[in-house]
Amino acid sequence: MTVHSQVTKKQAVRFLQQMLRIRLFEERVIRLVNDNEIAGVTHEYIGQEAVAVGVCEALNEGDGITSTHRGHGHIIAKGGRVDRMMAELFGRKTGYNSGRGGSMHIADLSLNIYGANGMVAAGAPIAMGAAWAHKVKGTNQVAASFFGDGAINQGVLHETMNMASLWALPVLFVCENNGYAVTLSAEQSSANTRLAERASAYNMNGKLVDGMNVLEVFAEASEAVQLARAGGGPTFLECKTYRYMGHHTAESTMNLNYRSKQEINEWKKKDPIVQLDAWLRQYYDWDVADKQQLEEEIRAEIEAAVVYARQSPAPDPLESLHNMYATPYAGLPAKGWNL
Ligand SMILES: Cc1ncc(C[n+]2csc(CCOP(=O)(O)OP(=O)(O)O)c2C)c(N)n1
Ligand SMILES: [Mg+2]
Repeated sequence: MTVHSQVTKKQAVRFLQQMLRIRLFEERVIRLVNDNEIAGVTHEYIGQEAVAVGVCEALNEGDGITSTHRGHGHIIAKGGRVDRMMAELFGRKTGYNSGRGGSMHIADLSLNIYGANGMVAAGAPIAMGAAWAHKVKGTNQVAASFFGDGAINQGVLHETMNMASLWALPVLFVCENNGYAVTLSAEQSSANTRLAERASAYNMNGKLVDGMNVLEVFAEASEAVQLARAGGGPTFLECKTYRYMGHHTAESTMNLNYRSKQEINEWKKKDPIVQLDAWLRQYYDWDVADKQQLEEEIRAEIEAAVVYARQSPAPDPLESLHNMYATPYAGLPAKGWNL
């Protein structure tokens, strides 16, 4: 990992803490899904932590993000609370969406998290809309949209990139190129797999970034944010990264053969947490015990989140029609079913 002298020890430790928080949250979630305490499956972010943390640490609190189906990492990186996230995964009333959204819809408008999103590429126009509002209001806020390589050929992303560049909107397009959309490799789906080059079609800056190196992601994202705030318009960051786990939790039972163990192991050698820990030890007063302590604190926080989720009440069925923009059809009581 290269030396980025502008990153202080305090910042680097914060990056490590956030990446560990994501990793340990996800590892705990996998166990809870396998134990059937969390219903359905979730899409794990393990391996990609440097992207969410590098980008979100370059943002201010007032800046916004949109996330994806693989969203836990983005929510944590933007300051989301793990107890309310866990409660949402458990479908409990205390969750971010009152237990109605689950893993793929976590939102917290107080943190300017405009939502995870199960529809591939659908977060991009939302981020652009937020960026447009920021520009019109002159608030100096920016918005970042995370999406995967699977989103790169979606029409809506291209409409969004064109408009964002045309109107010089303060938005970051953060492509997490982990090489696959479910089982389909980028080579099988894209005529040009150098995804950052798409930006030039819209007269936009495009950068290829090592998405396993949080310091590099942070440096590139900081530059893009600065440009966006100065009225220089959007930037497209192609962050090369890798997901260690399957597309979702159940993939481990499916015996799929779309990538080799050797490929997975090669990427694990670039692990973003191991890299940053080693960098800290090289350049600052930091040792194994420091990392262990950090890890223990986060584990305790996550266990407390599990207890919080388990002890939280389920939503009341009588309130099932609350918080909707409209009553689904005429004749239905706005306050809910009379069960
Ligand atoms: C518009 C749309 N098409 C298809 C799907 C089904 N789907 C869910 S995730 C996914 C793959 C996404 O791949 P990528 O964007 O690379 O993200 P990754 O899973 O690698 O993080 C697909 C095709 C969907 N959710 N939305
Ligand atoms: Mg992908």
